[in-house]
Amino acid sequence: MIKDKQALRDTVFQEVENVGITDIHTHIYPGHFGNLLLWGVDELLTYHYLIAEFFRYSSMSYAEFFALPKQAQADLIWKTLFVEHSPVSEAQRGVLTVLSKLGLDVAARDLDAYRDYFAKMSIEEYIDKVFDTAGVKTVVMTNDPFDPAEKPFWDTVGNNDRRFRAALRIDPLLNDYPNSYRKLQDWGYDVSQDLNDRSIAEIKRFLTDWIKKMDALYLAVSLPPSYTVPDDSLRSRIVEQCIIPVCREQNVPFAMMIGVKKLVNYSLGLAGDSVGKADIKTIEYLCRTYPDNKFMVTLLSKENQHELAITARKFRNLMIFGCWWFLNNPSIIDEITRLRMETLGLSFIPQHSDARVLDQLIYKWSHSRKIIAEILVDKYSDIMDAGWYVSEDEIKRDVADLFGENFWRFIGRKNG
Ligand code: HDL
Ligand code: ZN
Repeated sequence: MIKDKQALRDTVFQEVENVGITDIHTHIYPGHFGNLLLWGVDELLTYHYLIAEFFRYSSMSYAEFFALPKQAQADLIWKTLFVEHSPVSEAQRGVLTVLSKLGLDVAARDLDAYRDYFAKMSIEEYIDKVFDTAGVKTVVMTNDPFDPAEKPFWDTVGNNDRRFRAALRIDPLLNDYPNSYRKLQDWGYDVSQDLNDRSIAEIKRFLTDWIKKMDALYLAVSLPPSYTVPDDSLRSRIVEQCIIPVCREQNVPFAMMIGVKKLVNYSLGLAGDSVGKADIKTIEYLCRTYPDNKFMVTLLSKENQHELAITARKFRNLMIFGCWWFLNNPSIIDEITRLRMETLGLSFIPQHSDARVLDQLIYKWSHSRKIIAEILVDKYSDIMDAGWYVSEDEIKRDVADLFGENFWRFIGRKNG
């Protein structure tokens, strides 16, 4: 048993540093998915978080900026957000952490030298390097059959790189059925715009086919703050009559990511989305009404976090996860993780990276590991003060739970 506080701290930081992470929500892909996988310093610099931050200083027209080649966009962002102003935002700092962890000379501020480093790298070599540097063992992707750039890969080569596991993402089905049903028709599903019994059955067949095709670990959707179930919307009916039964039959969780106000500034594209408070009553209703279904939930609004943690206390079929998107900042990760650990113990998934650029695994996990380790030290220290001593093995167990095993256990699959 560990009875010394410095030894406790050293052990916690060592176990958090060494754990092989399962990153349960990302937007990255295996190397054979071609240009879908973004990587390298120019992709890092043109991350939509940094584009939004760039325009806070720039009077350039949106159209003029987005018409520029990627490297020219990156040059502008580097000049504006790094050289002309100190890069202290989380997304700005993240670029520096990646370069530093790769062993590049950040102090030199030499963007062309960084570009040379990536130019010499092959994608397969770099995927290995990033996973190793980030300490990530497995990532879960965001796989959208409605994306014309992605669907061909699943209809041909598929994915056999076990480091990259699939999540079936169905935003168009749920949020835009009046348009997406035509794609289902093109793919041979006998659906119609009015959600008749035949359409319900065929949507269920579509979901089942793709969960199997992808070996999807869960079914995911991002939803607006107004999302409610039950109501008389098409979305609510598809959730209750299609998604809930298929997820139960296939024994996969339904992951709801709620609170996205799409394109409040449509000129910013991906950077144009904002945040709104979700209605926790919908999560209470679904967890209560469907006790044999499993739900994963992350909410985008900081204001939702306390009630989400309390709701997880009420429903064992609810697994809350991550500090998503606008919450993925050190001060908020610290606040939310302490709230969750004080409310739920270790029965939650503290973080996912949401990495859109492969290299981001390095900074997103480096930053979050540090925060979560500090919180664990505090919590173990509190119980140590009451005479409860933990062993190295118990710390290893708890850390493994937070950084992967809670997820694998919840979905009923073996890690890896
Ligand atoms: O819907 C989502 O999965 C979000 O994470 C969006 O992709 C968002 O643009 C994002 O990248 N957030 O980090
Ligand atoms: Zn995401």
